[in-house]
Amino acid sequence: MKIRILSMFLTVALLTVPLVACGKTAETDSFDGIYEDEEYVETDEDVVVVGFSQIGAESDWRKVNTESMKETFANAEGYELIVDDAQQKQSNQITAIRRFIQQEVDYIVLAPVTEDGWDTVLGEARDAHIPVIIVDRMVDANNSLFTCWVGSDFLLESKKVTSWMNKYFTMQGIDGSEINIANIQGTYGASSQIGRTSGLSQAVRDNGWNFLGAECGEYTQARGREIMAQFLNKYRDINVVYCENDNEAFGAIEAIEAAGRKAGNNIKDGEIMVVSFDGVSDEALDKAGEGKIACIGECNPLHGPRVLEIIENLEAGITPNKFEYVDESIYSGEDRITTISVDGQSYYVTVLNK
Ligand code: GZL
Repeated sequence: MKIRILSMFLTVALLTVPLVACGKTAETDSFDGIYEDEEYVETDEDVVVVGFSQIGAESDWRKVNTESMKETFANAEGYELIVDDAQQKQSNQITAIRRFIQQEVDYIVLAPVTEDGWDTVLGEARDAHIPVIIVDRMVDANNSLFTCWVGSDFLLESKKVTSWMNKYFTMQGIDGSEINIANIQGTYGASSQIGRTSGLSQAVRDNGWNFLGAECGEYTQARGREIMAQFLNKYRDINVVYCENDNEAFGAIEAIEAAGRKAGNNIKDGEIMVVSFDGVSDEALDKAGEGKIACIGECNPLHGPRVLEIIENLEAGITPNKFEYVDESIYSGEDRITTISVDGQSYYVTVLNK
């Protein structure tokens, strides 16, 4: 595609949030959304321009996800990527999508902050004949409003982690009635929060665990720390905390240690078990290897290559699968558990060395 000369949008574009251009920067030669000497310049006629509406930078996962997209498209011949950081706000994502439509990009990639509220703007993209690819979390919208989706099965992630927990407690001779578990949730309404919370609820019911309560941690370390401190004051018998991403878990561990307690698997001796999701940073995997995080449900952030393959197929007239789930593992430092079972399916555990 083929950015047209869009000087007519000059006023609008200059009033909107400056685009972060990946692959090229304002100092390099022309690129959509970049102005040189007040003039909006045409790009190479054969360039496929992709507008990516990213949620923000709330977690290590999100940063790796953004880097995967930037790196993939920076190295892809004939593609240009525009990345818009929505600072966690759906309204900013909607504004970004409308700006991409004005710029007549070839494709829009959306990482939706929550599931609801997308029908109108996705309808505008459809009316502009711009294919939309949804990545990571899901949208609760008519399937005709987007070309395809690629992401994780968040409920399966949760079932893997809770299956590991149940196997561990059984191995240790701990009855479900002795488990007092609290939940630090992700961003309310995000598919990852919905799936991970739902999986925990099912496990609490199936295994007879005592559910103490839940608070929204927004996937951030700061909120994880604040909430865990509240849990420690409110629930004197807490012995497991279920965090819906690693950054919340890091914060929870800080709070546990600040209270003079220990994050670990030996809950019979007063330690507090921490479980989590993502597994994208050395810090998370190190904490799992040393047992500060008992188990991590992997959440694969490397969507760049998948999105590029989808767009290359679309450019070649090949219809992609409507829904594509990424393969994910489960990490732990506990070497006595090497497999877990979910709904009759067995999964290997990636055992990390201490
Ligand atoms: C999951 C993703 C979640 C991660 C968090 O696919 O949406 O958002 O688990 C991130 O770390 O903030």
